[in-house]
Amino acid sequence: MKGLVMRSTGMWYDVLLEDNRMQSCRVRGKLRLEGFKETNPIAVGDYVDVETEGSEGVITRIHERKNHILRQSVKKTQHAHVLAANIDLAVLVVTMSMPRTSSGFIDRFLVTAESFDVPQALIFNKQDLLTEEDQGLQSELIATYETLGIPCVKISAVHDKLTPVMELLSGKTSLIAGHSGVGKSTMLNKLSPSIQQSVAEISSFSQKGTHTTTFAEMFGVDDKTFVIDTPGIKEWGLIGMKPEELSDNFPEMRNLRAHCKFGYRCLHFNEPKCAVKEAVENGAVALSRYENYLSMLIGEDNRK
Ligand SMILES: Nc1nc2c(ncn2[C@@H]2O[C@H](COP(=O)(O)OP(=O)(O)OP(=O)(O)O)[C@@H](O)[C@H]2O)c(=O)[nH]1
Ligand SMILES: [Mg+2]
Ligand SMILES: [Zn+2]
Repeated sequence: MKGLVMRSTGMWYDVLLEDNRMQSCRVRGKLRLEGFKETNPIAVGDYVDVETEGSEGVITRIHERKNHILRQSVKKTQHAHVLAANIDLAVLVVTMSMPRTSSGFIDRFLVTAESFDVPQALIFNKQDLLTEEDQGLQSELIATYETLGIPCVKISAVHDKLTPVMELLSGKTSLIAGHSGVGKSTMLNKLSPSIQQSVAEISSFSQKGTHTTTFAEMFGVDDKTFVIDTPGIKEWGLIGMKPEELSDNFPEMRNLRAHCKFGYRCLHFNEPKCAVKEAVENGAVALSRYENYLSMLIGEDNRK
């Protein structure tokens, strides 16, 4: 029977079967998925075939994926693991303070999702905590991203009704990511009574960086709406992106390249007659986006 992987804890997988039963499964033998070196590269969001043997389920096949998002496993290693598969929307929950989400982190998230062809959205949480200064910074960020066609929603997960979030997520399978403490689980708990994730106790962010959510888990909000809660992420390393391909994942830069003097060899760094640099000067490309592009290119703060 076909099923959807909702949760993985290493050895065991919780699979939602077609008949709506939740089945705990393991994998027998070695399963391979085209394009993957690892055996059993099963991730949350994968469609699998399951055979049941008594109370136990066995995964016998992984279906081909529509897409996936990879993430670097451990700092400074080239190992990557699949964060989730078959995603319609990659959502980053952003907070201006407690904790602060930098624009560099936002752009690395967006660039990664773009490189895997997954549409993106931003949710700005903890509106109740905004200072006037943060409010100004937030407005600039929202203006930049809305110009790029990225939906931006402002909420206070603790205080607001989350209708705009529901409108954003309805009918899709969404990956919900962000630093630890931004309120991912708080927000998801409010979307559906079937979601009861633990959240950090005090209504503030602990600088110690303890993670409340420890592995990715998918939940159904309704028949057609699924959300994946993920553990807080400190850093987004860019995986396997060649310097000359990086600007292809900045939609506003992608088409300018043809107008650079060095065309497809231009890194938009110190080359003469560069259309991207001209666009930054005349304001068509936001300075923050170009600066974040350069730091990704140089790699200096890849891991911030
Ligand atoms: N003031 C305020 N606090 C919030 C808001 N949303 C969430 N919080 C608080 O922020 C803390 C962290 O929330 P969580 O939902 O656990 O955060 P998380 O993103 O799931 O964190 P990890 O699971 O560690 O990745 C909790 O104490 C929440 O009560 C908000 O809109 N305003
Ligand atoms: Mg959480
Ligand atoms: Zn250029």
